[in-house]
Amino acid sequence: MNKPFYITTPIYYVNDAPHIGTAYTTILADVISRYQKQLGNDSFFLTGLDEHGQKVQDAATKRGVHPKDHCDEMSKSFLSLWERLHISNNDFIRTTEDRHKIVVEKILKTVYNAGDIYEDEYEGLYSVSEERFITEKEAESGQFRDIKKLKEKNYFFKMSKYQNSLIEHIKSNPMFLQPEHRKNEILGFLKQPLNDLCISRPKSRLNWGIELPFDSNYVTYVWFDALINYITAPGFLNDKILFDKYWPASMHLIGKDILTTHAVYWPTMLMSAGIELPKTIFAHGWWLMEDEKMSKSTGNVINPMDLIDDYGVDSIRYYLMREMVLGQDANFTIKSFINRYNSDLANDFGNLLSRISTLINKNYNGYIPEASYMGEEENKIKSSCIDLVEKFDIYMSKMSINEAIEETLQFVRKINRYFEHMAPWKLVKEDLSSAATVLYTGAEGLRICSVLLSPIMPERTKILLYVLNTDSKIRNWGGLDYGKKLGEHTPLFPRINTDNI
Ligand code: ME8
Repeated sequence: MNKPFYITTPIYYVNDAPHIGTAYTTILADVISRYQKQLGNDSFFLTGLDEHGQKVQDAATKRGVHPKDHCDEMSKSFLSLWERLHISNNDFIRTTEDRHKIVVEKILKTVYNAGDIYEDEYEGLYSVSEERFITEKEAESGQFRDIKKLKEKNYFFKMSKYQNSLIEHIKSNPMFLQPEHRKNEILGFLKQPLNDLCISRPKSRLNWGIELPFDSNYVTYVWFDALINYITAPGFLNDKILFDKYWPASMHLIGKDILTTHAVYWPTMLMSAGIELPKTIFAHGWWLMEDEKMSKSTGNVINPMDLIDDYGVDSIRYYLMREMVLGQDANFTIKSFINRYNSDLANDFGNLLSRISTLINKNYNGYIPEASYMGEEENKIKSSCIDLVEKFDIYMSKMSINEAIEETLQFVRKINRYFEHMAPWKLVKEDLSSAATVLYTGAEGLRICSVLLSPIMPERTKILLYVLNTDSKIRNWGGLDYGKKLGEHTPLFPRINTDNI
C-alpha cells in the first residue's frame, strides 16, 4: 500500500487541436492513475505538450504567428479539454518551459561527455512529416510522406553502441515492453544493425528548438528533446527526493505509432546518461474511423468536445475504455457508441439505480432499509460481488480494462436478474422486511460497482454514491449504511432515442 506509481502519456504535438485519439491515451492514463489512487497508491500522473520541431514551426508559420504564441494558444485548448474530460493529472509539462530546457541541456552534455555524440556529414532520405532520416526500405514502404534528399552536417548519438545492452534488457525484463507482440516487433527490429541517431537540426533549416549546448548553430532534434520530459517533470534536476520517489516510471503509455522512439531511442539515451530505464512501456492500438487511422493529417477526426456536448463526459470515457481491447485497434462509430450506451449504461446500470430508488422512495419514505437477514439468494449476490472485486483487480493488473468493465456489468445484470426473481415491487405489498433485504442487497451491490467504475466514470458514479447517501469507497460488502435518506436524482443515463439518428 501507498507505493509510488508514476504514469505518463505521450506529450502531444501542438500543430493541431486535440482529437479523440489524443483524448483516448489521456483518459486511459487517467483511469489507471485514479485506480492506483483507489488502491491507496501514491500516483503521479503526467501529461503535456511537445512544442518544438518542424511540425509546430510550420503550423505557426501557416497561421502567421510566432511559434511560442501558437503554443500558448494551443495549450489552452488542450488544457480546457482535459478539464472537461475530468483528467486528474498531477503535472502538465510543456517542452518550451525553462525547467525542461535545462534538463535537455544537461542530458546532452552528459551524453556528449560520455563520448556518445559525434559530428558527421550525412546524406540520406528525410521524411519531413516524420522529422527524421529514413532508410531506402522505409521510403519504399509508402508509409512516409514528404520525402526529401538531404545532405547535411549533423550531430549523431551512438545508439548502436547500446544495441546489445538494450536487447539484453528487453529479454531479461518481461514487463519492459508490453503487450507481448510489440516486444517481439522491437526484438525483430533489433536483429538488424541499429543506426546511430541524428540528434541535431541546423538552424538554417529549423530554429524552433533547444539549442545544442556544444554548438549554437544547431537545435536539438525534437524527439531527443521530447522524450526527456518524462524525467524533467518529477524533478530530475531540481527535486532529488521527488525524482527518487517516482523514477523509474511505472508506465509510459503510448500509441503504437511511437513505439520505436520509446522502446529504442529513449532507453539507449537513458543508458548513455546513466539513468535507470522505465519499468514498462505499454503501446495501445489505434482508434480507426471506417478502418482508417483517425489522425490530424487525414482529417477524419472526431472532436471530443462535440461528443461531450451531446452525450456527457462519462459515457464517452466509458465507451473508449469498454470498446478497446488494449493492444489492438478499434473502430469508432456513433452507432456502436449509442448501442453500448443504451444497453450498458441506460438499461443495466442506470436502470438498476432507478428501480432501487423508486421502490425505496415509495415504500420506505426514501430511507435505505435494513437487511434483516441474508438468505441463499443474497449470499449468492454477496459472493459474486467478492469474486467480482478479485477479478476486477486481476484484469486491471493485466491491462484488460475492457474485461474489468464487462465483469462489473455482468454483475449489474445479475443484480437485475435477482430483482426480477425476487420481485421486490410485489414483495413490498406482502412483507416489507423481506423486500428491505432485497433492496439493501441490490443497493450495496450497486454501491460496490460504482466504486469499481469510479476511475472510469468519476462524475456519474459520484452522483450515484450521493443518491445512496454514502461516501464509503470500500470495496468490501457492507459499506452501505441503512437508515440514511436517499438523495434526489434524475435518470443517471437517459436513454438515447435512436429514431432521429
Ligand atoms: O507523437 N488512436 O505526438 P502526437 C489512438 N509528440 N491513439 C491515438 C490516435 C488514434 N487514432 N491518434 C493519436 C507525438 N493517438 C509526439 C509524442 S512523446 C515523448 C512525443 C495518441 O500529437 C497516441 O497515444 O502525434 C499516439 O501515440 C499519440 O496520440 C501521438 O500524439
